[in-house]
Amino acid sequence: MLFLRCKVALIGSAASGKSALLQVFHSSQSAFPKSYLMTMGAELVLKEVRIPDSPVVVELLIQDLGAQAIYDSVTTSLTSGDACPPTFYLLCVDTTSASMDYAYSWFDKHQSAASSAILVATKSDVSDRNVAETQALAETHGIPCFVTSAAIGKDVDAPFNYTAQAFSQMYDDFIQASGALRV
Ligand SMILES: Nc1nc2c(ncn2[C@@H]2O[C@H](COP(=O)(O)OP(=O)(O)OP(=O)(O)O)[C@@H](O)[C@H]2O)c(=O)[nH]1
Ligand SMILES: [Mg+2]
Repeated sequence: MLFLRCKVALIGSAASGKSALLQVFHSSQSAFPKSYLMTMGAELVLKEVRIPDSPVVVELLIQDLGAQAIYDSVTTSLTSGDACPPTFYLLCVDTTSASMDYAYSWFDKHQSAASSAILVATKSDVSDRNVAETQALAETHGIPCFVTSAAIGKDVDAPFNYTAQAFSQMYDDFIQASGALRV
């Protein structure tokens, strides 16, 4: 068995459904939080994803980043500067929200990290308001887009499984390019 560890940041505007998505994924669909409990700063969750038809297990170290403005400095220090930056960003877009400003502004500010983003439209059980626009944004940046609902368990695992698979592929590509032997 080969264990790889991948750091992932879960980002998106306040109350966009980041923690709900993560809790449902982490609890294997059993723990949807109905009431809003804002994430104070950041929470860390570790979950193993087994790559099908391979001996690889990717441990996703997921940073669930609270998006209320008072936590901006915490989020910034965890995702940039001297800290080891995340390999992937799961960027949640709330389909019930009037605006997609958070997503547009994130891509403006983080152009060099754009290719490591994965877009996740949330709360699709309630609305499909921003879905087409989120898919178009993903297409613009050549990145994947998943349409999810933590409330009804729709495609909750898909963005995390994709992330683990992509990380495993990055490892394989690195090993091949460096001519090293796979462990
Ligand atoms: N109907 C519905 N509600 C959802 C869904 N996902 C989250 N919610 C609700 O949206 C609210 C906010 O969800 P959170 O997951 O706490 O949001 P967050 O993005 O973690 O918010 P911060 O921690 O403040 O950044 C809660 O009341 C959730 O129950 C969903 O798939 N469907
Ligand atoms: Mg939260």
